[in-house]
Amino acid sequence: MAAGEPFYVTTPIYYVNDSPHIGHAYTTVAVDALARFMRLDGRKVMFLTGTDEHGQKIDRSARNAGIDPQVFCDRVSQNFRDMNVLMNVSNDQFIRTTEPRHIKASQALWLELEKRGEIYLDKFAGWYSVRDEAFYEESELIPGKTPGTKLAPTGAEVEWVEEENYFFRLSKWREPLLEYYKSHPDFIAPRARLNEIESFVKGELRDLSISRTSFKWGVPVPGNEKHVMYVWLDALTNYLTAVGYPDTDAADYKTFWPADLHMVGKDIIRFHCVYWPAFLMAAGLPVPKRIFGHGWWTVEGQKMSKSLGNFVTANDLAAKYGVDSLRYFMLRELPFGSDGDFSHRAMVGRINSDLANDFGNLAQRVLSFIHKNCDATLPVPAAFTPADETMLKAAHDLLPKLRTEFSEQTFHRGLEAVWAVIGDANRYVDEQAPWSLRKTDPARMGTVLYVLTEVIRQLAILTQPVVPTAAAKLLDQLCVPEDQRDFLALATPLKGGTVLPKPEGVFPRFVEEPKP
Ligand code: ME8
Repeated sequence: MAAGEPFYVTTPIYYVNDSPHIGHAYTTVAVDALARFMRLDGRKVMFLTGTDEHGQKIDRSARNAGIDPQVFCDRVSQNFRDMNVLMNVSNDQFIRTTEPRHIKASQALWLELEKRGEIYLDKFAGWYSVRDEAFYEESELIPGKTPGTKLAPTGAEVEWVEEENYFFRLSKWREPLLEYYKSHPDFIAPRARLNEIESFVKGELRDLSISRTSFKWGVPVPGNEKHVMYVWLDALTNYLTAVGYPDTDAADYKTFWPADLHMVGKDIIRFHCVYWPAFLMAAGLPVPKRIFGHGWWTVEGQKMSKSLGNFVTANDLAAKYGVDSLRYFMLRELPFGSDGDFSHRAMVGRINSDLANDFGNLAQRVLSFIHKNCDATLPVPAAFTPADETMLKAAHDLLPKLRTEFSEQTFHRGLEAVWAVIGDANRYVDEQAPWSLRKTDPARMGTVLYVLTEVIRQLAILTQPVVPTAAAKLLDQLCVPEDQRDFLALATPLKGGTVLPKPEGVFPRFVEEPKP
């Protein structure tokens, strides 16, 4: 990928009916790591996140709270911004669907679809789930707990709706969608999601109701203000709004559309992999390059839910474990794409073994040895031995591996590769035993320490996307200037003779509070 090439990546825009929890933090941190990686790799990045503020669910939540919907949205949306600051998220934009620019974009997309004959008015009768903001076919419903009642396949309550609605000619896009999936094998990831989507589209793909009349909290349908737009049509359009749509001559639109990646949870792939490309094709607009539907977190083996009261917020976790540790844990613990469980035990295991023992200890023992035994000065290396060359090569070989893993969103494998080199470096310290060379061969000791410090520099540069604060502290301790921290700078080795500051551990161990 050429330097400077644009990269547009998005998170879902989150509903403002809930406070941000670990699930939201997960998607956003994954996208943040990717956005940071691409920037360090010289790409021109647009990273978008935000909040989804319209629809019946938000309307009801605001009513239940006894608050005007806009005031309600302002309040909860701010919680998501706060989560981004807390989690050290480097988004370029934060969009809210109640912004005028977004209302304008949604209405423009509507008019374009209407102009192209993709929308018609009809009577709707069917099942709707407010929690999921989704329509369901009778055949998809499952029996509820009370005999005779029915639930959505997600377990959400459904209600029967009969209204005059506008419809989008989704059925017409069945073949083009299937064709698109076939000709773009990387469009839906991971593979299991593609199979799920294909079988859904291969079934009966009916036209989609895209307006509602029974409540007002939404984008008014242009020309018929009795209707508000279906919240998903409005919500998906956010990805276009942020780059300047409807102005297709806008610089950001020209640079960034179509998006490189919409990162979402597996719960909302149908909207992103079926409805969204169909809307875009129908409006004559280019389709995004990839949708990744990642897996689902449970907490201590249980689904997070209001009734169980086990929502784990990013605030609580960050306060307890630290932001970098939490970011690392989320991206390392699960194969990205699979479901997984958040447990205190697993978290502490990762902090103490991977971060503190492996990476932290490597840096601390090398840097404090230099501090004590080399006048705090990075030694100038003599000629490298084959063992030194092997060690340095292992670190050099990481960037191409990480490029592959990050471009496929297999973050866990990227981190695994980095930690394999950390393991190599710890073994190299033991084998080369610099402490035993202090009296017998100080020149060789200097070379070993230099090799290690250079490897630590490479590791710190490469881990910035995942543990930005700790990696920056490490690079400070190596006196690496701010403008020498991108991936291009990997090729410029440290200069021997540099005086280094007193080292400090960057990955503290997690120590359990003694039980009272
Ligand atoms: O669906 N595990 O918003 P939402 C992993 N507004 N990820 C989780 C999770 C969990 N337990 N819980 C939530 C919406 N997520 C729409 C999106 S986009 C145009 C509109 C994450 O607030 C995951 O990314 O319900 C999931 O897709 C998203 O939060 C759902 O957020």
